Amino acid sequence: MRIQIILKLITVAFTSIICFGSCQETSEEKKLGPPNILFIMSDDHAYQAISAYSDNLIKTPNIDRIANDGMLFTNACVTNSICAPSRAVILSGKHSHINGKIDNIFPFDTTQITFPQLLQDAGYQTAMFGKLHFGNSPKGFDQFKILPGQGWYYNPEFITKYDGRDTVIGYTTDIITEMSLNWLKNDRTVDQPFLLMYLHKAPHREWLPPKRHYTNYLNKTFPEPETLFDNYKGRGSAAKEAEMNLLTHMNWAGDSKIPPDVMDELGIAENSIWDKKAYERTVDRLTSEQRNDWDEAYGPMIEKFKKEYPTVSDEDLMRWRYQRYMQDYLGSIAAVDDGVGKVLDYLEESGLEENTIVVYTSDQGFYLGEHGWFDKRFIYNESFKTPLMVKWPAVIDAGSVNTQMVQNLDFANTFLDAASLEAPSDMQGESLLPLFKGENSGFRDAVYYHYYEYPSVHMVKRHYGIVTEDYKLVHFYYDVDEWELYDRKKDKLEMKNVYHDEAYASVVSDLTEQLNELRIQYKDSPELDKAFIEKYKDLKRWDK
Ligand code: SGN
Ligand code: CA
Repeated sequence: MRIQIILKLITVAFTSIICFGSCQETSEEKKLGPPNILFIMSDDHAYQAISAYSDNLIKTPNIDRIANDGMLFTNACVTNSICAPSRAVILSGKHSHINGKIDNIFPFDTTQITFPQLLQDAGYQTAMFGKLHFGNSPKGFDQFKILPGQGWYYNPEFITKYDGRDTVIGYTTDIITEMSLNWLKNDRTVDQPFLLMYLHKAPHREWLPPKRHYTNYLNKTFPEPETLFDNYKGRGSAAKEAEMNLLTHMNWAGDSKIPPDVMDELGIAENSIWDKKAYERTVDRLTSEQRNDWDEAYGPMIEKFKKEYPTVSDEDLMRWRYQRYMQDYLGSIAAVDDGVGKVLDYLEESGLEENTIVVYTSDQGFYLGEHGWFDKRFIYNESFKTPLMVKWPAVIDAGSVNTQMVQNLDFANTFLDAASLEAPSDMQGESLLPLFKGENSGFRDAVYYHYYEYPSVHMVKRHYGIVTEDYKLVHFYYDVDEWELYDRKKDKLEMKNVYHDEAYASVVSDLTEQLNELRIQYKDSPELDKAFIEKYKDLKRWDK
């Protein structure tokens, strides 16, 4: 056990002896010592698909337990809505332009300090299982088993800390759960606090459910979002030019599971150059038993589609694609929920629950047909916001709801604070500990956002902006120079850019000033924007 933790435990014991029965000010956390941290994160899990937020689409009873027993954050958001950059922000506690991982393309610079390294140095035992997507291995972990890149849904390969590469037969979500449980039960020493990062690949594209959830969701019909048929009028060019529309950009084979030979038979063209390839790569990995289950599940859907497709309108096709998308996306979430339930059960059974901080979040939000889209990247609500709930029985009141604008930037500062460690002064987040205790005053009232990966898959233009409770001001740049302003109270669906509306002139000028201040505060600048463009200028569009 490392020195800091020993000192902490001695202090706790000493305080307990001299304060026995009298020191009212001794808080629960002090008595219990440094908390364990179980950080659960899934990939591309929209808050719209968690019943603690809305049960329109799916019931997630286990994930909801975290909110019911703890705190639900209704305005949590990310700083840059894309996978690897979000993970870099979480681990480093710094915005993308400072930690350097601005997009999914280049590896994370591992010379940077991350919060797990600091916890490990202070005596925490640390482990990570699942998707990291950094292009290199994490530092600060006693044990890790991570998926290379995006990883596979079935029969995944893992990069392991001690045993090289290892392929495990089975369904990835369940395997990651078993690895995490196994570490908790068998590999951990009981006298040290732990940090466990339990990181799902699901429900990332191509949305593959496990056998037990295939048919359950295949036979359901889901409510459509109001903006499914958005025509992108009333905004600038970015929404119009993005390539993430369900009808025109989602893969027929890879995503909707219409086999390539059926596409040929019906005369359906690929929606991307990797449409059929994605399907083939997926089914080629299946064992013959898994392949039989797949055929059995999707067979009736394919037969029905073959009959209906020749006469169907574009509007109905859009509807069909939305339903097909939801069936698989939600089926893969159901497995995440099963896994979360098992891990929460173990915490309860083992008596670890009281002083363990359990976080459930996603690396960003996701479009579930809103604006006709799938994927993320935009500062618009569904991808900018992310699910977040935190349970810590020793500190957080059960059933509490917090509406503050917290960000993925805040995790590092929060965990270090919870472990009574000082965060390095260049970390840019805020500790959420006061919020956990119900103390919200003085918390930030505006957040800063910056997305970079363009030109690239889905073609979402580079943009940065400021978001307050009432407004969202965005600047799209690089091959355009366009500004958008949304009135978040009056236009919840974000369909009307009011930047050029005279009635909002003073809002525009105030927010522009605040945005410039935030850029200075977080050390972002036009020079850095240019430097990042210059750095990657020779990159070709990835699918050309
Ligand atoms: C893949 C997906 C994209 C997705 C990126 C990034 N295409 O390229 O839809 O936006 O990953 O996702 S796929 O056909 O290969 O699935 S991220 O979560 O890693 O940022
Ligand atoms: Ca993601």
